[in-house]
Amino acid sequence: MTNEDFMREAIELAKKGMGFTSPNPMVGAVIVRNGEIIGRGYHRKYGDLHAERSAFAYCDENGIDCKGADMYVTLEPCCHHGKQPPCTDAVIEHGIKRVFIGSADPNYVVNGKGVKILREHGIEVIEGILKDECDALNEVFFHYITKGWPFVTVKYAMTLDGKIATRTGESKWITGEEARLDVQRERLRHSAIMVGIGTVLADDPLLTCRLENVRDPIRIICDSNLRIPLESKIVQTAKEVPTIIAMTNYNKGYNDEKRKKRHILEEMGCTVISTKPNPNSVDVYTLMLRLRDMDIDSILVEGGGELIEDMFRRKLVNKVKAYIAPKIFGGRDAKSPVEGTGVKSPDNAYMIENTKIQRIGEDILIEGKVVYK
Ligand code: AOF
Ligand code: ZN
Repeated sequence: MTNEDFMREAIELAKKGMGFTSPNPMVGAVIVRNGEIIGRGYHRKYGDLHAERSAFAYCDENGIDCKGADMYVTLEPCCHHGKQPPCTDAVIEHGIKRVFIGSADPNYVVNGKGVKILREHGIEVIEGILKDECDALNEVFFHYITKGWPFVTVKYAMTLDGKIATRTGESKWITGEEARLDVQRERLRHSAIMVGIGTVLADDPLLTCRLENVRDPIRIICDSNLRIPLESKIVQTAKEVPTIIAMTNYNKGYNDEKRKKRHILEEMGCTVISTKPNPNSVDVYTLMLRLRDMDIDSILVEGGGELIEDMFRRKLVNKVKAYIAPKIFGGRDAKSPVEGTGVKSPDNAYMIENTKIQRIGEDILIEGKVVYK
């Protein structure tokens, strides 16, 4: 097995923490002696043992000696006291000889200091093994820790002629099963899922994650005038699945009736937060500040078109995942994924870079990073 093979194993371990580590990174580690893996570990959930210490714990419990062995870890070992003690201490105490690292940790309390401490203790450190893969694993963490702002992915499924529903509003289904499964994984990868009230009124969605043994994302509904029906699936399940309703506080119509509805929604388990109106819809920028302060590191925006356009216009979208089904709906009134007013000139288009194209079943997935001029 090569260094890359061992690191790939560490990446696979790291992914097991998906959905549970936020706002911490996903990290995996393997301990290797004579070309054989003798210990494995990963960061299981926020606040728990870090990957390195989880691998050492396995070895310690099973009487496996790590002295002189190598460690492969997807992220630079930490060297600070947080919820957990420094991993560098554990690496040094266990007599590890060489440490192979995937990504550097941009967290200012680590940021190269982890590597420095290991080297000062005579440990050989080899950086950048499968760096791109390791970086991709934690794009959310890197964004959140360096920018202090939630990472936003816009996701939509459309036909080859750019429709997200037929002229009558029917949308089940556009893409095939495999693409829809990929969306479920995105719901796990992101801490929260966000939709506009129009989507709730049209589809009455549940917005949970349908994979097994996982957790649901926090549901965020942008609903300036509190139109969400009390009998909607979202409100009915708000005691089981965290649900945030974002409303506007002082636009016209904030009267006793709305105050009463807010109270009922809160009794039913929803967290209602109010932002200033912009001019008559939720101010997504202010909302984002509030969500950031709630430790929400990532948001998957699933529609509708008005909310998505608003997010682009406010330069809040970081990544786009467009699932394209090889079929045509037609219809001038059939909706498309990004609506609102849109840009005037092609020169003002929102640009997507580093695009990756993939076939998923019969469908095509195009994803990329949004760059704002
Ligand atoms: C590692 N291995 O498995 C993880 C690391 O509050 P704490 O102690 O959990 O520290 C969180 C920070 O530690 C986090 O922001 C990131 O910089 C690093 N996470 N480091 O060596 C791990 N999860
Ligand atoms: Zn650590």
